[in-house]
Amino acid sequence: MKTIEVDGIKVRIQIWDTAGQERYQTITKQYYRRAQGIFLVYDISSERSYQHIMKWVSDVDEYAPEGVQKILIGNKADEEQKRQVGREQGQQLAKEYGMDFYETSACTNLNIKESFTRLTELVLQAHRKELDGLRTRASNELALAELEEEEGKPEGPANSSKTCWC
Ligand SMILES: Nc1nc2c(ncn2[C@@H]2O[C@H](COP(=O)(O)OP(=O)(O)OP(=O)(O)O)[C@@H](O)[C@H]2O)c(=O)[nH]1
Ligand SMILES: [Mg+2]
Repeated sequence: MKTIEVDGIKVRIQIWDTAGQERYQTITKQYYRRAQGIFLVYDISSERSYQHIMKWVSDVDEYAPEGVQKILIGNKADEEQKRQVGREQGQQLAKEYGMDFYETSACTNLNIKESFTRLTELVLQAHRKELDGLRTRASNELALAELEEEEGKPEGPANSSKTCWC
């Protein structure tokens, strides 16, 4: 658990770290179901890890909820001398999938706070849209019910003036 402040709102976030290894995949997939935001992380010093992102994206598409927010991360940005994946390659992939992109370093703390704040912000935004949608629908229904009442229409869609159902 961690608390992050976004737009003056304190948000408590729960972070799950999944294991990358194949043998843990059955457990990993269960994490997806309740996720609201996901970081897809590769290692800039490993071309292979970058190539793997597509597989992770397809897993997320399959197992995570529809509105899940995703950000692409190229980690180990401090390892410049070992770099195998260009910054533009990361940007390009992120663009293809419509994701934001950050290069980070867990060692130097580069963009760690920024990426967490951004993902939290995206989740909040998505949540707000969902709530607004529900609110609009609820108030529309309420308005309709009031209208029907005023016009003296029966409440139910079927013949609700019936007093006996037997
Ligand atoms: N130089 C550098 N090393 C890092 C960075 N982040 C992680 N590492 C190192 O990379 C190695 C692997 O890190 P993990 O955190 O175990 O990677 P992981 O993706 O969680 O691995 P799995 O849980 O096995 O999937 C460790 O030795 C870390 O110290 C970073 O930003 N820079
Ligand atoms: Mg790990």
